[in-house]
Amino acid sequence: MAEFEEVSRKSKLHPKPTGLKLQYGTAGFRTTAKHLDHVMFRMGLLAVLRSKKTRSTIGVMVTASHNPEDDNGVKLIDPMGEMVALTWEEYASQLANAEQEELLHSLNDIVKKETIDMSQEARVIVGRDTRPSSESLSRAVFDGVQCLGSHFHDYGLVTTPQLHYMVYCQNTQGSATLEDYYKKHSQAFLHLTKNAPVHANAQRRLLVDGANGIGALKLRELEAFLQKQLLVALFNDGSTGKLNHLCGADYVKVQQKPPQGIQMEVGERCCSFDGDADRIVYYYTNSDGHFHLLDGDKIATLISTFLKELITEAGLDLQVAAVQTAYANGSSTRFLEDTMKMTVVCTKTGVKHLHHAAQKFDVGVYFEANGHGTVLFSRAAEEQIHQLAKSPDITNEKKHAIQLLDNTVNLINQTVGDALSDMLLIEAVLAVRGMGVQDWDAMYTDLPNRQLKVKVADRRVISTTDAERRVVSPAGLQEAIDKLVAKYQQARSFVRPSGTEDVVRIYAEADTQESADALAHEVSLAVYNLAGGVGEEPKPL
Ligand code: G16
Repeated sequence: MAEFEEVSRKSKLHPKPTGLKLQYGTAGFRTTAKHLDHVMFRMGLLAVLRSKKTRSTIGVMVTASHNPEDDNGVKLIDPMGEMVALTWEEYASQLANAEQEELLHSLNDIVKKETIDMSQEARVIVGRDTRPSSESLSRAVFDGVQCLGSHFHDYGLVTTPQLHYMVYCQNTQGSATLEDYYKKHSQAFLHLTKNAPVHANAQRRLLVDGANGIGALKLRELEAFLQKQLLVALFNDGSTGKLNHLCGADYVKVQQKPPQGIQMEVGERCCSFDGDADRIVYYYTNSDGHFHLLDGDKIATLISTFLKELITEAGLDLQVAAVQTAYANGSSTRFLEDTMKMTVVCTKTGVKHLHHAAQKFDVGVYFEANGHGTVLFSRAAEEQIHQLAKSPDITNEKKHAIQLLDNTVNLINQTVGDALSDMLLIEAVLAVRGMGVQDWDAMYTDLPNRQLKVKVADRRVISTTDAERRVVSPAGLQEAIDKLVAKYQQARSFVRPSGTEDVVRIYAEADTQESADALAHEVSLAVYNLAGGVGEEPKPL
């Protein structure tokens, strides 16, 4: 094929370091930026094949999200704005790992297996975060797309969820602009909050930590559409600090402390985005200086409660379910199941898994504890809500509830977790319910918990089962964890290899912070000793 000759020629400009093996992980490829040029070129090729196969626009996002600034990464976005299908993740790894001389063979193999009609038109859209390496890496993606004779549109600097949304709109409405995105979400927010009570607790000012990333730039753009109905004080806007360094959602969640660079007063409502603005966590400090984190679990609880109440008030019969991962705080799961009487499903880490599980319900609220999540409404549920919202024959009380629900649906980016849209939704719920951040926090009390990382020679030696809650290999590790957990009250712990960083993650929770810290440390030692730890032995906290 003539296109393949061009691939052969151009691929020499994007050579693969011999022997380098990378895996399409939790959220695409992630590693040091200097090892990614060939991967980007090849993901440009793969996006074209996926586009030809699905006869739809496909997205390619250049980002490493929460990882340090020197890393980078890439993920593919499927036609409805969701993460690329699992089989295609395997093709992505196959193509990225093919040695230079095997590349055409590998490409041909995918074309054959998927019976792709190469004469079909393709369309790829590309976005990138603010990392210094992202611009040149996205040029490598363009090269890949072009040498298969296809077109691309470069959205330039966008958040990951914005690109997901653009893919969805391109494939459903035929066009998409950032302005459409801002208009849709801000209008829904303004409708939702227009009659909100002015409540003493519900201060309008929100302090935002932009992680020195793309979220900060895009929040500034969004603000222009909010008619001053949300007053934002933006910190870590990227003008001086380094991306994700001592700031951002991942730092705040894992360290359980405020980011550097934010000036927060007692009781002030604050939130942090991550490096590509697909995660958000909230927090405040109380009068004795104690830091309170409202993570993805608390966000899921706030949103689920709001939706359940509105659904009941509107007289609709829709099942609201929550989807979590093993990282969900035990208290949140108990609250959702016992107090809210909701179905709770646990999946493996990675929003692709949560998203699929949430699709099985009328309303699926999915959030990872790290603040990555959204709400999915089934097509039938959405239709019922829109129809009822238009109906003239309902009581005023029902009308009020259904209009709130209708605007809530419009405010949510259903393609993927979106810090900007989640932030507007949380702000709207607090305003409508007249709640302050402390009222929200008081819904349930988190069990003290700790997350740690351990470096091992090869993290693939750890395999897990039961939605990553139990270890299968190496032998003896799960037994060791079970014995350690049994020493503490209300304790739980699990370990899993990260799919975005070269580490093993450890999670522990228990009745006190001292116990959670001690358990996390002891489990890290077990991992270090039984799974080939490298470097210094983990020290107590
Ligand atoms: C990505 C995924 C998340 C996942 C996180 C950590 O987040 O999208 O679903 O929770 O990585 O994954 P792991 O523990 O496997 O490293 P982000 O915000 O970095 O794209």
